[in-house]
Amino acid sequence: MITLYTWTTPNGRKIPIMLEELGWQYEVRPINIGKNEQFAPEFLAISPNNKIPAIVDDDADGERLTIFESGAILTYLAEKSGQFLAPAGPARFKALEWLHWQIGGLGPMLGQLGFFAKRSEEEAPLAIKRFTDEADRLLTVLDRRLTETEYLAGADYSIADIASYPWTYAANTFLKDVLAESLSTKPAVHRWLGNVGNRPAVQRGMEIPKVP
Ligand SMILES: N[C@@H](CCC(=O)N[C@@H](CS)C(=O)NCC(=O)O)C(=O)O
Repeated sequence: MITLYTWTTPNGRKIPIMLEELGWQYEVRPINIGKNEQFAPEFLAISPNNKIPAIVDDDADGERLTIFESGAILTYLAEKSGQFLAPAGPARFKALEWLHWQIGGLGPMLGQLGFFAKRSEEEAPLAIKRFTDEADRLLTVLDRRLTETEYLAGADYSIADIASYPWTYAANTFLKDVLAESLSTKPAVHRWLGNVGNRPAVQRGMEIPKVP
């Protein structure tokens, strides 16, 4: 059995999407980061960086394994299932390349933009400009890639798409007013958002965790 510790954020939704794609049974433990539950000692024992998502697999080759960092979790689940990541060769490294691009670029930059443009009580024009420009640059990179290929790793849907979808969805919803100009010139991004967003597993995963 896999236990998933997560919350209603873009990073939090990547793993439920993957688990829904796999059709595996799993237990969800919501960690309300708005109430600082990520700092509870029991959660820190699983996720030493005090961030969601994290998983516990009770049967990792017969042993209990805890994993934090969404890229590591997605890679683990892909290898355990043999799905959504080629086992070797160029297709594997294209998927890992775009997975790491999301973890190191798209996620953090959109996250910072969300903080300064939407959540901060203080005005911060320089920070908003810096992160809007960087978000625009990253969306341009994404659009160029998706003009060349159907999915991020190439012809096949992979963990790179699963990682990038919730953040790009957030860019097109929560951050839409800030990024409207950039998004208006990204047809391939919209085509891909539609394709990935139409997958039933993605629709189910985007609703997890269900919280009142
Ligand atoms: N690189 C990490 C980022 C995880 C992350 O930033 N999680 C956020 C929610 S989206 C979090 O737990 N924030 C709580 C905090 O910063 O205290 C990953 O991909 O798993």
